[in-house]
Amino acid sequence: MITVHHLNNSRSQRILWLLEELGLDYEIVGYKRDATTNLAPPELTKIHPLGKSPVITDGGTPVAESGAIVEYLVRKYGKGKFMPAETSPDFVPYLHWLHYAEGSAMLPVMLTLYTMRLGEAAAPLRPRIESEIANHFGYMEKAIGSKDFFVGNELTGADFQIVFILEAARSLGLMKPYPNLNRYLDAIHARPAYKRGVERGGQYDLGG
Ligand SMILES: N[C@@H](CCC(=O)N[C@@H](CS)C(=O)NCC(=O)O)C(=O)O
Repeated sequence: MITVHHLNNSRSQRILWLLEELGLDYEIVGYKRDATTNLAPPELTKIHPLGKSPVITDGGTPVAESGAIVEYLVRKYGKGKFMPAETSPDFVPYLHWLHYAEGSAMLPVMLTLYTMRLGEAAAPLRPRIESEIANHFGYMEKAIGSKDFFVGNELTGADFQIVFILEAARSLGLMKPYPNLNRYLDAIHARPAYKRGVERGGQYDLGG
C-alpha cells in the first residue's frame, strides 16, 4: 500500500493529485504545520530524516523529494501514462520541465516569500529577485502559450511539478502578469482528479 505522509498546505498536494490521476489506492497520514512557525511537526522525521513534505512510503520504502516521488510513481505505476517514451522527441523536454520546477523556478518564489517577512531590510535584494521572477515566469508563460500541458499534448509528471510553483506564486500575488499560466492553472484546478485530491487531503490554502 502507498502511504502519503501529507502536510497541510504543502507540496504533498501534488502527490495526492497524481495518485488520483493514476487511479491508485493509497492512504494518507496527516501532519499539521505549526501554527506559529508554519514548520512541519517533528514526527515527519521518523519517516525521512529531512522531515519535509512530501514523503511517501510504498511497501515500507520511503521516497522523499517531490520530483523523485513523481518519477517513482509514474515509472512504477503509470503503465506508460504521464511520461513520454525515451524514443519520443518529447522525452528531453519532459526531463527538463520535471526537474526545472523545483530545481530553478521555485527559488525566486521562496526568496519572495522569505524577503516579504523582512520588510524594508530586504530592499537591496528585491531587484534581483524580481528580475528572476520575471525571467522564470516569462519563460513558463511563453512555453505554455495556448497549450494545455507543458510537454506535448498530454498531462505528464512535469505538470504535477510545475502546478505547485504556480499555486505558490499565485498566493504571493506574483501571477497577475501571466494570462497563459493563469488559464493553464485554472484548467488544472477544474480537473476531477485534482478536485478529488483536494477533497482527500483536506483544506488546501497556500495563503493567497
Ligand atoms: N524540494 C522539496 C521541498 C520540500 C519542502 O520544503 N516541503 C515543505 C512543504 S511545501 C515542508 O516540508 N515544509 C515544512 C518544514 O520545512 O518544516 C520537494 O519538492 O519535495
